[in-house]
Amino acid sequence: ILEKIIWDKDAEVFQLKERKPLAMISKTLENAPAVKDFIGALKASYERTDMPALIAEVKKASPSRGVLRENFNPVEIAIAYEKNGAACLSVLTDEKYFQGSFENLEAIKNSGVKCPLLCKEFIIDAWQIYYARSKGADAVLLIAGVLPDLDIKYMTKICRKLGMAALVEVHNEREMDRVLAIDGIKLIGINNRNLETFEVDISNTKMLLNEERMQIISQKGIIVVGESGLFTPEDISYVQDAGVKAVLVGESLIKLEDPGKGIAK
Ligand code: IGP
Repeated sequence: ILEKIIWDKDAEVFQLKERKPLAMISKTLENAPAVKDFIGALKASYERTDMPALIAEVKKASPSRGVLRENFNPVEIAIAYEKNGAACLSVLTDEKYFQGSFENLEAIKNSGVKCPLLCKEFIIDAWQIYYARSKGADAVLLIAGVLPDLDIKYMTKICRKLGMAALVEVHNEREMDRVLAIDGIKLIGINNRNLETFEVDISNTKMLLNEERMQIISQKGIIVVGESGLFTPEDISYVQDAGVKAVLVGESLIKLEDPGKGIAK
């Protein structure tokens, strides 16, 4: 159900996220671990392998699928992902719907994992970006479906200031065109999950990446990430042919007995 309600900014999931003055949180940055180059890691992986760079997701549960993994050890999973070739990791921090936590993010950061980390959180207020940074995040997710252009501009500016990447997520053509019109965006995620039906259709990626948009994308040097519903090597080739240079994969890896092994395949 979350997939449906997250697009409504007044929905419960957003009311759960507090708003705080920035001054309260910027102090905690003094002890934050050094920031890593998220986009650089994606580019390096893509150039080395000629395959979309993998952002592997540490995800215990989701609102549409329930608990994905019973014996969930976030640090072990992160290490297995890295060992098997993930370029970056995505760590769910939302507690209520995804059973994630900032403790997980911090633990992974402190485990010595070298991959840059994306904090997968519902961000509606700038202080959350500072908070994510203070817990070791190198990138944050900004969902175009819930953030007005002005917020996206402001928040991506904060990310740049902190040396972080912003993965700006779109789901449809309208959101894609809005985001392409904003200057300074370097990373766009196309979510393949249909919010009306909860169905995942990876042809959404192809549909949004028409020739005209691909031209803007390459002119601006944007990296597009294919998100959600990627299960097979064929799925990966399909979104690569559509124009993505990175993929974000959660469920299909996390459900395996050895989540690292799925990457090799
Ligand atoms: C991963 P999947 O189908 O491989 O588990 O999907 C990721 O794309 C998905 O978790 C996701 C997500 C989000 C989760 C995409 N956008 C926004 C929470 C919030």
